[in-house]
Amino acid sequence: MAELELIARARRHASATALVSAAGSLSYAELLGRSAGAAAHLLDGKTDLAGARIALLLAPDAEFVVAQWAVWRAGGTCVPLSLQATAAEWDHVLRDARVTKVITSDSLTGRIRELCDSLGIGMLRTGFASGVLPEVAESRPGTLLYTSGTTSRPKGVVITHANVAAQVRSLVEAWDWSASDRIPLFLPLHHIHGLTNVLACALWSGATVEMLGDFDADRVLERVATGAYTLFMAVPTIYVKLVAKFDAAPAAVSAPWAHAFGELRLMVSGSAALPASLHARWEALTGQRLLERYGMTEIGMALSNPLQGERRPGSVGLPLPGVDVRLMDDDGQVIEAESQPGEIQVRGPGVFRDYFGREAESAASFDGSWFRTGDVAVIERGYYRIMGRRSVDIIKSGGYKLSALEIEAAILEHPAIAECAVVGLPDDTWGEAVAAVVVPRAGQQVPALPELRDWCRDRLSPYKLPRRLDIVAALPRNAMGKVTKPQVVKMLGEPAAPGRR
Ligand code: MLC
Ligand code: AMP
Repeated sequence: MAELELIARARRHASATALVSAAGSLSYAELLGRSAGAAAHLLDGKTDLAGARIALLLAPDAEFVVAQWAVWRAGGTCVPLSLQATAAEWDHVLRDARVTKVITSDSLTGRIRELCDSLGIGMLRTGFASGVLPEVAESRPGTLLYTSGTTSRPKGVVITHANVAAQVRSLVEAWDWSASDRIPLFLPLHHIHGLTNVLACALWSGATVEMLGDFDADRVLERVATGAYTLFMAVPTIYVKLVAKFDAAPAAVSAPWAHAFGELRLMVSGSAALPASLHARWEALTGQRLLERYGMTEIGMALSNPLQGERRPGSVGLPLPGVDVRLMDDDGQVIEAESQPGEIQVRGPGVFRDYFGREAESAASFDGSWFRTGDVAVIERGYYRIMGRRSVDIIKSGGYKLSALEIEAAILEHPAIAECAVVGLPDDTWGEAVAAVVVPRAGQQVPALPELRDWCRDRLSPYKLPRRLDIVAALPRNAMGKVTKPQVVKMLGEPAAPGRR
């Protein structure tokens, strides 16, 4: 029977350890066996889930992977939910994706039961049954990931099995993944950094993933110091947090960390700009020269500094294998010359299929077969360097992409607030920090920042909450009456340079 390549490859590593988590470890054979049983349980007598969207609300441990593979092997589309989302945010995803079932665990079920009941969506645990599994073509959708963009509500990015396979093949080749690799996973599993670059690449290669749960710097340092890993992948904010640990520790404590990091065969940074100063600091502390790469939910990874060769600070390197990249100027001309900024456009088998149920937006995001990323870059001495983003309404905070419009819409529900503009301000820890500038309603008192954050907690995930609040008499607007965000940033006394500093 033809089966998904990821599954077929796992059979070759049957006795190797695939996953290690608090609950113990799982070999590839066990992962295959458990996910087959869970797939049959999900099918419940049907022959194929035929792309039905099944959401996962599960902690990032082996159970998550069993459920993910089960959905795939039963012919379904996996929709991983953020564990930090509010009910309102889940509500959007469950409705937009037309989710039919949510797989969850005993400890999480209480958080989503009411919502599922109100939407008529069934909840289930990863079970076990026996039965015949369908053949699933690589061209079928396997994953639906929700990503914020220039629209207020997140959009569902439809990723086929073939897309993931192409993304993974490219990274396995570029970064030389092998069955002897061991990598810690502490990134969330509703985004591609954790899901594809760490988990899928490792399982494709027969490597071992140690699932550590949410990022905990002390735990990560403790495990790294034992020499447990060969590879390490993180967002810049995590490197900032690790540097802070080095700074706070006496030399006798940090020396084994430094030595162990120095021994890893590769450390990667991505999902947001890695400041050159942080690149230098990390190398000074550990001897490791971080490899920075650039990617996006819609395309997987596109650009990377080389494994062998110059890893240039402040740069994202060159197109990855199998990925075509071009820069396009505002007049629709492809830029060939160095040092001229243009929008990054990407083409290749890793590029997503479409935004779920959004034909017009899907069409508008492509120029023929080229996906328009909205990111602006230049080529300098042969390497791409990210300059920023076209949209002022996208904020990258700690590696999460946030929509300023979504945050504004939530804040505008506050009865004391008449107008609101949300911008990202440069921030040493988060890359960009969310700042809200508001105009009060006549005669109303806008709450202070802590109270406003608390008020927003029912509406927004904690990482979307504003970290700064300014109350003004009026927002700067252009002749059309549109708020001019660069002016807002200036009002706050910050240089306007979102994305890359
Ligand atoms: C946590 N907080 C954040 C935040 N993460 N605030 C802003 N931005 C963030 N990213 C909030 C917490 O809710 C808490 O608020 C307070 O900050 C302190 O939290 P913390 O304990 O210090 O932070 P921590 O929980 O350790 O999280 C930091 C982090 C996390 C960096 C580990 O943000 C993270 O996992 N980021 C990675 C996201 C990711 O995987 N992105 C990849 C997208 S894919 P309070 O109010 O509770 O005190 C992509 C494509 C590509 O981008 O190229 O890879
Ligand atoms: P997401 O939509 O969450 O997948 O985030 C993708 C976005 O993250 C890209 O469009 C970029 O804006 C940003 N990004 C990813 N990697 C880098 C990087 N190395 N440098 C700067 N920005 C990056």
